[in-house]
Amino acid sequence: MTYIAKPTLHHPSLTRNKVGYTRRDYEGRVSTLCAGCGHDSISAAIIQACWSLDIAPHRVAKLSGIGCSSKTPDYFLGASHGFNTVHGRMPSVLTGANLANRELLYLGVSGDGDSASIGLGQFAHAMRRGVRMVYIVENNGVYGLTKGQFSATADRGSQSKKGAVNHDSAIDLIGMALQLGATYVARSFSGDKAQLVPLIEGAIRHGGAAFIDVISPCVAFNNHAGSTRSYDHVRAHNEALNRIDFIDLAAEVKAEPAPGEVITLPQADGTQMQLRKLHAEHDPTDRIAAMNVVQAHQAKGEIVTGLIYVQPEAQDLHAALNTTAAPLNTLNAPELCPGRAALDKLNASLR
Ligand SMILES: Cc1ncc(C[n+]2csc(CCOP(=O)(O)OP(=O)(O)O)c2C)c(N)n1
Ligand code: SF4
Ligand SMILES: [Mg+2]
Repeated sequence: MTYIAKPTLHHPSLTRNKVGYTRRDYEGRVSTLCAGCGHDSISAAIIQACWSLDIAPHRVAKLSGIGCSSKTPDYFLGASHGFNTVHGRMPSVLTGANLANRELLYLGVSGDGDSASIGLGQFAHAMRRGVRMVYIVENNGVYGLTKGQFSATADRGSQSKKGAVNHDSAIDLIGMALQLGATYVARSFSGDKAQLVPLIEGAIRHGGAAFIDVISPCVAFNNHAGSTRSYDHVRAHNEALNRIDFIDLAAEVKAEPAPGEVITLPQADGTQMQLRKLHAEHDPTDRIAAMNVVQAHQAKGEIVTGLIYVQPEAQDLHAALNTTAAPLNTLNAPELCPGRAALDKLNASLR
């Protein structure tokens, strides 16, 4: 594989964020994906979100599985920690890393094949355990990297590029995430950056398992008539429930909220999120309502996008396990092995 090197020099007048970095500092290598692939737009949205939230790149750990989608962490946050795992195994590696050091922001990037087929069990357990992370599935309905076979998220009745009809029921990762206990569940479209960037920002600020299903058309194998993951189909069937006008308490207001009923949702870290409702009847803090709204729109052939569900003050796996706040590599020998008396006391408490 050859790469086109990016120029390393920045123009001195490029705008810097509060931690001193330009947007260029959040980029990675030049993408080798097909021109027009939705995944590249998601990478750009991740760059934008991390830059505008003033997250220093070295405070981020990006992990992925295998697939065109899972290649993308090479194309953003080049100065962050990265781990390209085995196919479908990103969630367990991320869980281990998170347990060892909760101070980093964990960004898991996966594909619909990676998460809904080989990695379905991994996806499920990361959601039910409440691992604090931003879990993004770049959902194109096919295995792009292996030349366009239907994935498990492909809709029943949709057609392949060569006209074959998919007879299997689709796995809806949003429905699964809701049922499994994820505390921030959203869907977006790679072609709608105005919606996607604030959804990623909200997920980064969230205190528990945040899942975003991003419909991301594969221009090589799934962008034709008969596909339900093409740019045209998604644009025509996109039903946005709300828009986040995300506002950090510590920062100045970034934008005037546009018209519509606005609700304010406090976040675990003291920031707050402002959500503008486009569907007045949908309450994004009601998990059962969220499940119903997804099913109801799906039955009409619509693709629901926006913040579908959020539990504002969610807790994560560390809270459930009462783990130490310090990264494990900073603990010394006496802290890791407190001695016979402490062990006897612990054993006695369990008898
Ligand atoms: C254990 C294992 N099984 C199968 C493969 C072959 N393989 C590579 S990528 C992939 C599917 C990728 O699909 P998806 O996660 O949807 O990513 P996309 O390329 O569509 O972004 C498969 C089956 C593999 N690399 N490893
Ligand atoms: S094959 Fe599809 S998913 Fe892979 S880079 Fe090309 S357009 Fe993107
Ligand atoms: Mg795919």
